[in-house]
Amino acid sequence: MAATADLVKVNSPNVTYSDEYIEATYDYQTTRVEEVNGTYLATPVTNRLQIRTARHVPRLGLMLVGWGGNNGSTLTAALLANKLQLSWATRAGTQCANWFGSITQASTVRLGTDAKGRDVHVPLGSLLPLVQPEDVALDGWDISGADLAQAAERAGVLEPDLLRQLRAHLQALQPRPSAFFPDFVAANQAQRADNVLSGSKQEQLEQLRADIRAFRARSGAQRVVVLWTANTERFCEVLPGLNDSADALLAAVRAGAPELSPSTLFAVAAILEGCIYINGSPQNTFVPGCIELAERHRTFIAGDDFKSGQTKLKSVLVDFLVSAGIKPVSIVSYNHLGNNDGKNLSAPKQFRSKEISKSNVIDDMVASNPLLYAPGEKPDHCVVIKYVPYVGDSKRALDEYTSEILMGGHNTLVIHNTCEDSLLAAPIILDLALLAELCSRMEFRPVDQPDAEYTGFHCVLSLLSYLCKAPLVPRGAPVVNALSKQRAAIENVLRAALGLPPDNAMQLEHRLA
Ligand code: NAI
Ligand code: DG6
Repeated sequence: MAATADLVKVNSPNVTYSDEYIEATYDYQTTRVEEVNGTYLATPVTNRLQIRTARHVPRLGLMLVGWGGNNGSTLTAALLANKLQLSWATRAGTQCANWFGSITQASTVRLGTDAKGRDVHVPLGSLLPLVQPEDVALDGWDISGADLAQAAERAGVLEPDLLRQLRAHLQALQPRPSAFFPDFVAANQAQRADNVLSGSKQEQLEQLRADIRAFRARSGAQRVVVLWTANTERFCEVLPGLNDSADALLAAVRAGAPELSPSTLFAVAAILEGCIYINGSPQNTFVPGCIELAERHRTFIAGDDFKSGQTKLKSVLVDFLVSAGIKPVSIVSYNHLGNNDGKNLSAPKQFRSKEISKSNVIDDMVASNPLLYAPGEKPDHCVVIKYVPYVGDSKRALDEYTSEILMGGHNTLVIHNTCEDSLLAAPIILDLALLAELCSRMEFRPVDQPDAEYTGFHCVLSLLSYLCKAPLVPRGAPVVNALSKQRAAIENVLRAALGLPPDNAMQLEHRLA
């Protein structure tokens, strides 16, 4: 079943289709709770919204920072292999290109039930008009001047027969010189930095902006996403007058402030060029001044740190345990990997960025159950990462979850996951770009204020939390890490834009006498 534009059509007086928009009237239902003398008073609240989604799918440009890395080269090869519908020989037989691991390309949602009460599933990517992967124009920067064929070979992720078929295509792709401030990544990365910009930070910013404009002109991209999949940086300091406001941040660029990181410089360039900026690594790129700049320029930002394997499972497993009334008390997550990411993370400051990102991912689930945890109580949670060159991109993740069960009993789960890291990350990058672009076409307005301007999502696109280990959310909004809730948010927002109720899993039609 292909995710064609016409696969799903809604039959409802609340939904209209024009050439320009899908417009839906939607009852957004929530529950407000107040504590009155020890009793929680719950009041249902309904907000009637008009939601409109522009139907014109723009030409999408994706510019990767760290294009020549394992993720960047793997995504590039996957886009080409799928576009060209390639198949290649492996020891296990012939493999065809696919998008396994992408929720927009390879997952479905339950649309509803047919006349016989059977579930009807459709591709998630068919609910609303979405950019097709084969129409994405790619470009990017890397501090390593290797072309994409050399980069993919260096990564050692893809099968030789696939690389052979793609070589000519990949050789034609050359990363642009990048902004490189060595203090932010491990010293062991300096040896690949042969493709770097020179000049002041202001001059480098201007060059990055010129690169974006040049790419736009060459590719005809109407919407550009700039996505950081370069090395994990150390955290930068957040200081008054340096990066705590948009004006301070712009002044810091002009002054060439040493504490201004490459990833923040890229974010500033993207925001000033009206691009969406996504951070796939754990560092604190989005200093307060950067968020304010995005707000000021009405552009979108999202991050942080792709949620790929170990953390995705953790955000399922801990949710399962805590919601089953079982109390996780010790979680030990050990990984070793041998790719360049692992090499960079072998330095303490870069490891620390990743450790912070990987450590906070259970907080919302723990906080949700005061029957299990006293205020402030948390499970022991230890994260270890070791660099072992021999295993290359094939990351090993070993997890031990110990939980308290009935009457002082213990339940220990041990998980050993072996998987090519970049093959998990590449489809996530695609989803981030496609869903961010879709979000930029969705607008909302209260039904009872027909003269009000439509507004879009907040500039911090927290709807993309499903794809991020440490979701960035608008100031004051709760961080949701539980994977099922993150997924439900995406699915139900897309349904709302079609005037469809959330999939509530009640199935009363099958349960009543
Ligand atoms: P990689 O080390 O293979 O690629 C990073 C690339 O960035 C390299 O080619 C490097 O030359 C380049 N680079 C470094 N500094 C740069 C700069 N200032 N400007 C432009 N390019 C620069 O790493 P990989 O495996 O591709 O991962 C990329 C990032 O994604 C890492 O930060 C990693 O922690 C993060 N990540 C990866 C996940 C995965 O499953 N593979 C999941 C979550 C996050
Ligand atoms: C070792 O942890 C290297 C990291 O870059 C991870 O592989 C990456 O962040 C993926 O982590 P996870 O927990 O989402 O599988």
